[in-house]
Amino acid sequence: MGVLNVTPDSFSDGGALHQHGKPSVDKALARVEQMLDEGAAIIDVGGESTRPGAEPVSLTEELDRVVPVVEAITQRFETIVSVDTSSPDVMLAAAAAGAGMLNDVRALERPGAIAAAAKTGLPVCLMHMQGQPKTMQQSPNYHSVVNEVSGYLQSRADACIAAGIDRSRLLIDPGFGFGKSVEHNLGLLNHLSVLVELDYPVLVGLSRKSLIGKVLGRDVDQRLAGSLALAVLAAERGASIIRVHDVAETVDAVSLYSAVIAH
Ligand code: 7PJ
Repeated sequence: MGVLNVTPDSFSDGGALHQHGKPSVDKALARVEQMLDEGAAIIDVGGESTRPGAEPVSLTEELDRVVPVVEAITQRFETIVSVDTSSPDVMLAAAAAGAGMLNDVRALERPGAIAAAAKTGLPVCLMHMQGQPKTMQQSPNYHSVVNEVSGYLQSRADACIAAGIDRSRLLIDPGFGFGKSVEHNLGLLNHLSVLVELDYPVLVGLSRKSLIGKVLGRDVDQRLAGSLALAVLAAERGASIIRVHDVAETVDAVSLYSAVIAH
């Protein structure tokens, strides 16, 4: 899964696809074409920055950022467009514009989100987050991080199924970096099998995240090797989808892993 940020303030590639403060559809399409050439199977379009400390975005702003880009991608390319949103209105508008998947860092907790997602009939990724982006990294706290994240994802999946979303449409994600210390993140990755055992495909996003910076002492533009190491580890521990910025390099790394385990 390749990341396409259409926010002006992403932590890892801040505003790269913007022109005069507005998302440029042409720049977005060029970036999508590149990621598809490099081997991405899914493009994840996000119009709300959820980096630590980020301010919430208005609904109109998010719709203006996301919908034209989703429409342009689905018209031009044969790929699955995932939409990184927590807003029921954005989910419905994105589905109408051709999106093939929903990705919610708030696991459909916003009022109306489960009903909207059910109405679209699309697959949906439920992610765990402790707190809200503005404050989530201030004092993450767990008694047992693996059990709490796993229990939360199970209960959100149950709520979705009760609301009419087919079990086969659900994916889960521990939400690396979302209200978690370095130790919490490392424990979740090491014990990813606990989530895999819930029997939903597991999606992980580790690309360029601060845990790499903290373990290795690297700035955000020096985290490629660390991101690749974690991508291979996540694959080895059973992740089905790996959300990344550096598609070509990740495809190489994970392809070698696949080649080795085939023998
Ligand atoms: C994730 C995400 C993640 C899912 C972001 C970033 C921050 N969606 N959206 N999982 N991270 N499902 O790209 O570093 O880890 S935004």
